[in-house]
Amino acid sequence: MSDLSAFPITKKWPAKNPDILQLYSLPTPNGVKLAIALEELGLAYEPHRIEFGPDGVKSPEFISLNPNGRIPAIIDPNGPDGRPIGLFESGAILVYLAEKTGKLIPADAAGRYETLAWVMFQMSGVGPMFGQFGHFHKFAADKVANNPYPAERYRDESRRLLSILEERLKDRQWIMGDEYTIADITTFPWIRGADIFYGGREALGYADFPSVMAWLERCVARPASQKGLEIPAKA
Ligand SMILES: N[C@@H](CCC(=O)N[C@@H](CS)C(=O)NCC(=O)O)C(=O)O
Repeated sequence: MSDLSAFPITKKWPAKNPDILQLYSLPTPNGVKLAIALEELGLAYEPHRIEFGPDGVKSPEFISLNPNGRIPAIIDPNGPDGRPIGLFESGAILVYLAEKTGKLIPADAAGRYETLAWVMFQMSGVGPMFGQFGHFHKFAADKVANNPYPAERYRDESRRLLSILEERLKDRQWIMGDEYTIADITTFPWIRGADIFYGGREALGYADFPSVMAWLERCVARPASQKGLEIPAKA
């Protein structure tokens, strides 16, 4: 049986089965990516639901795994050289899972680098810009009631990013063409989430991006997405 005692997070959220991958997350746009990927890959994992706030993401036990205090994070008892590894940052974990299994990423070098470029596009662009849009459009709307500039700025930048995706997906089934990859898995929860969590469908003008909408439907319809979008469920 694997010994995960070197990871303080396992004291607060004990592993029932320490031989399988431990997922610490919440079903947010960043949080669902890994359950979706793990379901696609058919890898065994144990989900732990980590709430926002001092008893969850900001607790010392969680911070010991992710100094940035944000979900998602993992411990893989079967990491490189057969030793346990702890990881944070959803994009890095997706790359780790794809490389570990040789799946969800093209086998050829050029396709692999192109996939990484689209993963970075989400991590550095879509996630932060959509997140700020959601903040000003919904969560802090009362704080900027007299100043439309912040919501407009992030709305326009989010729409610009959507137009890049629209161009990419015009003649492709998935971001990388015929192959469903971690580029799709990292991106679609954000496009879905901006509508579901922020009520942003109209403000972002989703109707202007028909190829993105059709791709989003294809992504969400996958059985692995249907499962992963709900994990970790409420106890
Ligand atoms: N770049 C990070 C971002 C993670 C992130 O922002 N997670 C959010 C939920 S989607 C979070 O944990 N927020 C908690 C907080 O800010 O206190 C990743 O992709 O893993």
